[in-house]
Amino acid sequence: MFLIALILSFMLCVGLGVSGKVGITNTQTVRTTYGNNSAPWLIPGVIEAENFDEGTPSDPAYHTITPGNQAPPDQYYRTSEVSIGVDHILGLADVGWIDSGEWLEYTINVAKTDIYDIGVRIATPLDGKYLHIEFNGADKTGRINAPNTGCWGSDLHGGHCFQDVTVPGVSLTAGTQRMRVVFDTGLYTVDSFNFMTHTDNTANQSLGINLRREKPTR
Ligand SMILES: [Ca+2]
Repeated sequence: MFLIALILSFMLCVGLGVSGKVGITNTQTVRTTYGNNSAPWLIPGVIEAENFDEGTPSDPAYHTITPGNQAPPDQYYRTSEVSIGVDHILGLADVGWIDSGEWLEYTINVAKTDIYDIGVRIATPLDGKYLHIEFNGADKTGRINAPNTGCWGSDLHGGHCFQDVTVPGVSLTAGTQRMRVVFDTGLYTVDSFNFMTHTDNTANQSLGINLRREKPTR
């Protein structure tokens, strides 16, 4: 009995010790992007949610409340404390199992000062969930409401219920900066962020082309 209590208390201590810590993906000393040859993600362009930066102990690139990757082991994408789902059939990776208050950061390079529209590919079977996006610490989007799409995104059997929410008219300044996606409520799955200048998006819409990419890509 004492042994069980000891084990339980140890587990509790470990859990409390990890819970709420700001994530450190590895022991590297220089923060970089993940993929893209360590270069900032170019805007306009697409940033996959799962490709948040590789942080350092003093400059973390994510904040996770629930430690460990909660996705099944066969859905491995990268080493981090962020829960990333992988749909091998669709060739899709996404960030899921999201808790309120968590955030992810990406280093971006805005090609020119302009007004941008952002397509956020997101899924949730719940109502009333939302997030916002900060650029160099400033909230530039306000509340982005997630639609109830009827499921958590992909179901590993080819099912797919992501929808693209367009955030119009986001003013961004040229240059390299930090983008922080703040999960105000959690309880949704995020696949990607698609940036287009408002001018280009408007022109495309007149041709019947919208920010939605027809096929989910990794
Ligand atoms: Ca993705």
